[in-house]
Amino acid sequence: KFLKNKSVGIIGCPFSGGQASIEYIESIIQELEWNVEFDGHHKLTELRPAEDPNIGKLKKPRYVSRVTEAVSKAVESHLKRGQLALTLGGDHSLALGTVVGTLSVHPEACLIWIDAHADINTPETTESGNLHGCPVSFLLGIAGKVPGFEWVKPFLKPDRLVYIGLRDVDRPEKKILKQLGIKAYSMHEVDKYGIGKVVEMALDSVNPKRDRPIHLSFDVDGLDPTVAPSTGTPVRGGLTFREGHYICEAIHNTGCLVSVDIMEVNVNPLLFDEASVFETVTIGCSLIRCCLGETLL
Ligand code: NNH
Ligand code: MN
Ligand code: MN
Ligand code: MN
Repeated sequence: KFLKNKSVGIIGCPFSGGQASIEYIESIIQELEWNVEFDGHHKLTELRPAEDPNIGKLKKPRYVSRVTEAVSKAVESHLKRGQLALTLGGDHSLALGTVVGTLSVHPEACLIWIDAHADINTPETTESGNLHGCPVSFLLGIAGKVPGFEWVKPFLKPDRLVYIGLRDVDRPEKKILKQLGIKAYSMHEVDKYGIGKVVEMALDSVNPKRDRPIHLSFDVDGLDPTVAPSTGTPVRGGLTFREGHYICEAIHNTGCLVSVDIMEVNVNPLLFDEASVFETVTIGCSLIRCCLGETLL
């Protein structure tokens, strides 16, 4: 509904190392008869400032703000050309950039966030100080003024956001979700209703007429660690292989998908063994194929 032709722009964001998989991804997308534009990995490490002291508890605030702003421009440029924007990361703070990029082209877009975590800590509530636990608070405009993040606009309305897969939400995050009335389907709801019903309810809440562009931000730690092991903060009891794929298939079927993030795939051989990395990259590729319309039959 919102894309000009079957063309996808890949935004490679090796924010934590890793070149793996890009060639593989290009070829599997071409098999699906999409045009692929991939202009190389973005040179994000070049944006690292010489000095980057904490702001309050926040770690590497200047580095993250520069990187995410650059990523927002990349997403914006692909979307403006009518392509689907596919961002491969990298830590989930990148979604601050990708979602702003989507909103700047499609202000009416909604955001579907697949994750074990809510990533909605504010600079006040974060315990770790890691910005990958905070992007949603910045997106909603509830993070307060943090120097360097003035570019973050437009903001996302709380009723345009829905979560699936949550199971490790910090106490202050639970409070924020309640206060803002944000729709969230944890693993409890996935168990109770089944993934089919959960995705339908999620879409009904943020996109009732299926006429709004969709940004899907998929943190692979939303999946169970048995199927996506090479990620920084695995949490047991996650989405199964099929539940993850079903989400992508169902969102593709709406015809509204404009922007996809596949995040927190960690390909660092010093941290994970080869088999774990291969398994995680492979499921990431497979989720992408579903987002682009591959079907089982
Ligand atoms: N909630 C924790 C924090 O704020 C963990 C977030 N970690 C993630 N999020 N991987 O997806 O640091
Ligand atoms: Mn590009
Ligand atoms: Mn995340
Ligand atoms: Mn997570």
